[in-house]
Amino acid sequence: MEFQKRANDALNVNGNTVNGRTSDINITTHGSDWYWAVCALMIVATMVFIGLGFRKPRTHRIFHYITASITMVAAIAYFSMASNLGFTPIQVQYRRSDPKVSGVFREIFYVRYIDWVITTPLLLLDLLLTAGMPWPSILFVILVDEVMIVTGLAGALVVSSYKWGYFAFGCAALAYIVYQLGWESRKHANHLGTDIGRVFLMCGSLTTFLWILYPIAWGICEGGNLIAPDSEAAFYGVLDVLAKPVFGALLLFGHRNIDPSRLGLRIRDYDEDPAVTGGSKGHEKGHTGNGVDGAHNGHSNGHNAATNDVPATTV
Ligand code: RET
Repeated sequence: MEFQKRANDALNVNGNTVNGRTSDINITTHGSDWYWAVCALMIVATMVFIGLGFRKPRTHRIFHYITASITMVAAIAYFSMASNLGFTPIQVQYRRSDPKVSGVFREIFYVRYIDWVITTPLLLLDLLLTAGMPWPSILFVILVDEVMIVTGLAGALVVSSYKWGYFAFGCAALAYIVYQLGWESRKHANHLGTDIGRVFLMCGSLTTFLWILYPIAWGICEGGNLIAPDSEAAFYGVLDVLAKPVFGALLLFGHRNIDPSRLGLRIRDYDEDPAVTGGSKGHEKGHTGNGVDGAHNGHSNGHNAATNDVPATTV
């Protein structure tokens, strides 16, 4: 049997014109091919993360589900960009003479921001739940994160120099997130045990390092129009692969021996009797059968010491 090599036809099929306006600084087939490759990787990662989750009891799958959601959403965003969809032509602030970026309208992939507005809160949730952070702190960090992404989108769509105003707000938001990860959450994670502290340090440092590179990419792509859309694809693509599938694999590996109840994530399954305390019907010793516990009562040894000491009673 003979295999026929099929060309990537996405650019011809979908074109560079949106609602009558045409962008003239665009990805080429190379950029599109690369986006397809990342899309495929995100799909594989999603299947692996879900598959790994199925090997655990339902009560222990929280990090698998969060992490698989991240790569699932990214796969669809990458499908869009590979297809040359999910962009809008935006007039550049700086006209460049370099032929790679010379032109008036640059293709701005807004679908990237739709991806990030969903996935960056989930990445933070992965990290902050690992650190056992109190829920009001988690909610606020996530809100600040939404501010960061939405200001990035606003800046990318604004034509005048005022785009940098939005960019500045976004950077301030990132500074707060970095402070939370590098200081408050790290202290929290270390307090929960050395193994938890270690996972947090590994995944938190990777995240902090990578996230700081995103505004740099923005500055030379959407903001400054300094590098071509194909180079933009490479820059953001490498960052996204490291920040999502690689981060996710490290996080799930780190969690392999950590019982979520130690992080305050005691989750009840249907075959546990909520009226019974002491864990007699739980999957494992140490389950208390009272749903999600408070965030800080599982510190010592993975078991719910406070409630386990109480003799089993039926209410
Ligand atoms: C923008 C521009 C505005 C200023 C800042 C930004 C930061 C974006 C970040 C994005 C992270 C995305 C991730 C995606 C995962 O695949 C919006 C570029 C600070 C940090 C982790």
